[in-house]
Amino acid sequence: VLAAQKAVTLIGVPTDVGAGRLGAAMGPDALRVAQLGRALARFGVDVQDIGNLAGPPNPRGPRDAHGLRNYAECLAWNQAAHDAVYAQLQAGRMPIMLGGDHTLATGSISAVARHCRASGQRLRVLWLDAHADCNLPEISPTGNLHGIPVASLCGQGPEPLAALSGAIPAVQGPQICQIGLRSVDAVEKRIIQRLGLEVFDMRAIDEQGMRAVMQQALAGLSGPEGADVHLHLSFDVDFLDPEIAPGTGTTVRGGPNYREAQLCMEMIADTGRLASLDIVELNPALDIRNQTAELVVDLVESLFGKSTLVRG
Ligand code: 6HN
Ligand code: MN
Ligand code: MN
Ligand code: MN
Repeated sequence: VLAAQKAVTLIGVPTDVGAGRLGAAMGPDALRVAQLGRALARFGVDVQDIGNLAGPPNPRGPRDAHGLRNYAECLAWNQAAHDAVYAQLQAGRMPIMLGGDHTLATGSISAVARHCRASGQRLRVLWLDAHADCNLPEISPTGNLHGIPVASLCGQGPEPLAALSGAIPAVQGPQICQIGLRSVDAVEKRIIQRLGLEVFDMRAIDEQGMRAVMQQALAGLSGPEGADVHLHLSFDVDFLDPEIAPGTGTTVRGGPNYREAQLCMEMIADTGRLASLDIVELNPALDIRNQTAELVVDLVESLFGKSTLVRG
């Protein structure tokens, strides 16, 4: 099924409890101001916006005995995200989760994993990010939960988060492909290896180019061999170079430029397998005239097939 024929549900999850700074909670509304829904409707997509989920406020707590900040609040928001994303998948609609910080990917991807188990689909996760997000509580330099969702999904760290999908681990490391990494903590490098994540860091993009990287990342998805694959994209806005995307809390210079980011999205669109999406870490408090939100909408249009020409 082409993305363009799909029914999409926008789910706002306005939280920054997993981040070190405030502001990502305004991400869903910034994307609405940038007219995400209307942009998708132009491609013939049936778009429904169910508004924002509710959850606890940000207590801005210190690190707890396990080394984590705002753990109970993060768990509550992830449970809410899980339930909302799962309901949309069961209704046959494509959920687009508007974050919120990246902690929420534990909830959304746990829902996708549960859905894939129930429907017999194979899950593939693309993780676009400057960071690896596979810290563990005891080794995290910050205690911020947006630094641990990949570990949670792979069955590591606090059990209530790891168990959200109903099975531990929710996802196997090799099912996750990370692209754009350029800020990985020392111990995280070993966790990446231990979990068996597939990683194309910025050096891989520098050396091989975005096209060759995406060909490898998307291998086996197009055509009949990929017919039973559910492709989930977790898009951390800090994947993008801060020159074009200043509106995010943990910028790292040296990310993909505008054309590289477009090519990445276009090649994902070409597979026809995209079935769920997270847009996370957009922070309007750090943005300039909503330009990062507008760029994200532009890139999501490419995910839904806004190519210049008809190809292939
Ligand atoms: N994100 N590795 C750092 C940490 O605090 O664990 C940064 C994490 C950033 C997380 O951007 O989603
Ligand atoms: Mn992230
Ligand atoms: Mn990041
Ligand atoms: Mn599916």
